[in-house]
Amino acid sequence: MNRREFIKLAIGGAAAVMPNYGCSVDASSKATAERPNIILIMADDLGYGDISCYGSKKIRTPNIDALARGGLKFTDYHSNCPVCSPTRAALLTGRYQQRSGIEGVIYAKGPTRQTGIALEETTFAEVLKKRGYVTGIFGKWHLGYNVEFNPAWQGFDEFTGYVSGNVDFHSHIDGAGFDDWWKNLQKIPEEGYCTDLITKHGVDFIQRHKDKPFCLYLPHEAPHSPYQGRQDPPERLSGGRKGKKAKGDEITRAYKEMVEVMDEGIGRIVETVRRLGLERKTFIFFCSDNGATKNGSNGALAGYKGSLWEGGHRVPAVAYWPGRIKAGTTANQTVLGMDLFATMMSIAGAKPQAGMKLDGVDLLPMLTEGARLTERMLFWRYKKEKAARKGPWKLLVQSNQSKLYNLDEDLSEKENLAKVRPEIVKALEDELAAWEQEVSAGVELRA
Ligand SMILES: [Ca+2]
Repeated sequence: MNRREFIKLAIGGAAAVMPNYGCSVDASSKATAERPNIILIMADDLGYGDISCYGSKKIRTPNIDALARGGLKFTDYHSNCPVCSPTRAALLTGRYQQRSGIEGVIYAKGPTRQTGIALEETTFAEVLKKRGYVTGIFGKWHLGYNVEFNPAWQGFDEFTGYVSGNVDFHSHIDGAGFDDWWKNLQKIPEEGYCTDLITKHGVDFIQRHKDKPFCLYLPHEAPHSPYQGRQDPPERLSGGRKGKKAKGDEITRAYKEMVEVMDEGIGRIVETVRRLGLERKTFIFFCSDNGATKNGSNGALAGYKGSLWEGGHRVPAVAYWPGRIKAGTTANQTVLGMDLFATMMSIAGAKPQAGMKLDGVDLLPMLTEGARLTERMLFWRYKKEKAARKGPWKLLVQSNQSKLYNLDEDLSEKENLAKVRPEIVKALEDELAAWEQEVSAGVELRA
């Protein structure tokens, strides 16, 4: 049975099995012990100033802080985009999202609801699965709503969670009023607070697969709207009815709780790894998918989610791996979410497939030995904004106006140096134009 036949059957309600779609799995091979486990945890809309190890005085995150203390904290980690879907496309494929045509949010309402990331794209889950890993995603997908875009077709053995940009934390109804809680290829409702369910399934996955190499991807919903704590009422009710919506101080209170409950869950994940004796053979990475909205904090950074000011995409990130990553390390090199793909391949000892061209680079030598990355240009593009980065220099193009900042001296992007250093502006503009040409040539825009 091929994928299309399967989908026909599944849509017709006749099938409830997981597909076996031809990746050769080698989980039983003797090399199992040499393949470290990988746990990738991503928050949603968590800003640079939203957790205590990044300076928050309001929100307490002892478990993420412990990972940073016992591992490595990035000061210059960036999501590929200041919004959800494109960041995830880049993270999953290891390439600029412009190459897969996911340049915008795949919305619950409107025409993009019918779109999704192309199945021809190769995800880290597919590569790791071929390498004999068991792969699981619990939480937010946001790379296509229809069942034909389900994570099952992109290398994930197990999926529980939601496919939209956000669900009600209690009723699991999406922004367009649809029930959105899945188990693999089927919508199967489950009682519980979204963040706690993500943690529960993550813990369960680790326990069930403790003897195999596993890759656990935990894309959390917190602290994305709707702003709801564990005891708050649902905002979205069945039949399109509306419940009570948080306002003002209630948002502030709920936001704090949402981050802290996620942190508590991360503590349970780490505790499970430790209890099972897997700590030294498990790489744990935590990051956010874009900067905070005005309801959160981006610390000293300018701008918010949705913009290419630093606050839109410079976010917290922590790597933890006892015995491999030195405790208490701070990394100030500039890295992007798309680098995780090559890094995970390196950790797993997976070889690139023929013809595979990644934009991201392997961070492992930097994480474990403090190696310097080769100097490179980095780019962002979202809606009408563009940015290019080389070393401390950042070109920011807004409404066709070029601004230039030296981020080493001016993290808050207050002093536009475009008139002072026109030669740097010109060089970065040229690089940006060449990149745009190269990255979008012949690409079908999907979102
Ligand atoms: Ca987001």
